[in-house]
Amino acid sequence: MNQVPDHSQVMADYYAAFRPLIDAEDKRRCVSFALSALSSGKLDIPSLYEGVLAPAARELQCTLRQRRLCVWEEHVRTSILRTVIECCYPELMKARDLIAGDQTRGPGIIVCPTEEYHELGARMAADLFTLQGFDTVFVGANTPQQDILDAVTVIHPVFVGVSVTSPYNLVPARRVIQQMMQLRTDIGASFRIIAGGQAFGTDVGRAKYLGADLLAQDYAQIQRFAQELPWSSH
Ligand code: B12
Repeated sequence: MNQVPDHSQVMADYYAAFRPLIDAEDKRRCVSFALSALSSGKLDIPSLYEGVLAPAARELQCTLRQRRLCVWEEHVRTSILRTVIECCYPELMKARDLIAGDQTRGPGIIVCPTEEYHELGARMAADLFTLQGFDTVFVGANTPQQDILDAVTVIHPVFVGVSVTSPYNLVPARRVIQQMMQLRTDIGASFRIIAGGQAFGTDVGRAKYLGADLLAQDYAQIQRFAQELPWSSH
């Protein structure tokens, strides 16, 4: 009898094989590893991101004594993972075409509030929304409040994702979310505000307290949100 492979075991095996490559900061092999995992069909984009790349980013732990060394290593590691993600772009768009064809669920924006420098989770989330048929604009780390509001005014999104990793940055996040809610009323828009990132964990109450309409942390939650929105032609 054929055994269906347990997908979490497949991801764990890929992660175990990826770790030595990223630990050695071997960018070239990290990229080819990810691309061949996708082309083999054993991993798709969500499982590559959530099962391999995200844990590889989170794994780097710095002790206080190592601190001076660690920050630059975090930058190197993040930059390699970012390269891997960018190299997956053609595969992302192929997968999106299978899901969405030439239709769209509308534009979306992903931002990190001012002082939030962690951006890899936000970058991955942007691709996962794209995969679900949104035309996602990744604005990125440390974005001033007024620029976020300007982006909303220009892009007319159906959602704005606000990514917060450091709990200190919940304060500027709350400020910008409150401003977005005001703007939404002022211009008669109906975009949804989605909170995500480690500062929220699974605490829906915290996201709501900030003013977000919902909390999403993974592809399954993004998929559920997407299904609420209608398709339209490009
Ligand atoms: C890389 C890194 C950095 C890099 C970031 C580089 C970059 N360009 O992104 C740099 C060096 C800048 C950095 C700086 C700091 N960091 Co740092 N950093 C990390 C590290 C090692 C990895 C973060 C990461 O990339 N994770 C991988 C991503 C893919 O996963 P994720 O963030 O969990 O996101 C997932 C979900 O949350 C979700 N998601 C995220 N956003 C969104 C948004 C939406 C809309 C949706 C739907 C989903 C979603 O999708 C992702 C995929 O599953 C973590 C360790 C860790 N445990 O995470 C520490 C960590 C986050 N950092 C930490 C700290 C303390 C700092 C500094 C304060 C250190 C210092 N003293 O300077 C500064 C703060 C800078 C700032 N003001 O923002 C702490 C935070 C602890 C805390 N609770 O406060 C951590 C946990 C390390 C630790 N164990 O102490 N850091």
